[in-house]
Amino acid sequence: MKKLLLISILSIGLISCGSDKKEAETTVPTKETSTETSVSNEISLKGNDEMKFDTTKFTVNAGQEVTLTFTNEGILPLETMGHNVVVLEKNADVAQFANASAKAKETNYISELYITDIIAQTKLLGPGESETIKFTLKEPGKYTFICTFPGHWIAMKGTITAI
Ligand SMILES: [Cu+2]
Repeated sequence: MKKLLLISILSIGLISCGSDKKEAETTVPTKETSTETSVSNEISLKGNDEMKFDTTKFTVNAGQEVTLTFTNEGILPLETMGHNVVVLEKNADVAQFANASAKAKETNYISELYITDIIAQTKLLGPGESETIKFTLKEPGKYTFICTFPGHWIAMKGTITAI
């Protein structure tokens, strides 16, 4: 009888001991917010088979050289899913330039009618190709960049803000 009592006391002890255990600490993961725009004249940009640029907003210093590296990371052929990056002047009529360029197949979809709208451009890149271009945005302001492959510019459009 005494032994039985001892066992029950022991087991109560064990139970209470078990319930004493602290719950595993719940740590809230601290997610980094990548929405904040940092100023850098080094731009890395990718285009893909979903007809998208991976980043559409950049901020650079005006009056300093910008180095832009563009990579087509898709696998579809150039003829059906080629991409380029064309940086346009602040006052350019983007739709007018894009619509004219979409028809300019013989000049790799860069319209010669509005050539003065262009600040910088990459070549039309096929899958896995990459090109680095350098240019300077002399004045502060917002500069639009697009891909001029037919039908792409509505989805493949971004802004470089020069400050
Ligand atoms: Cu494109």
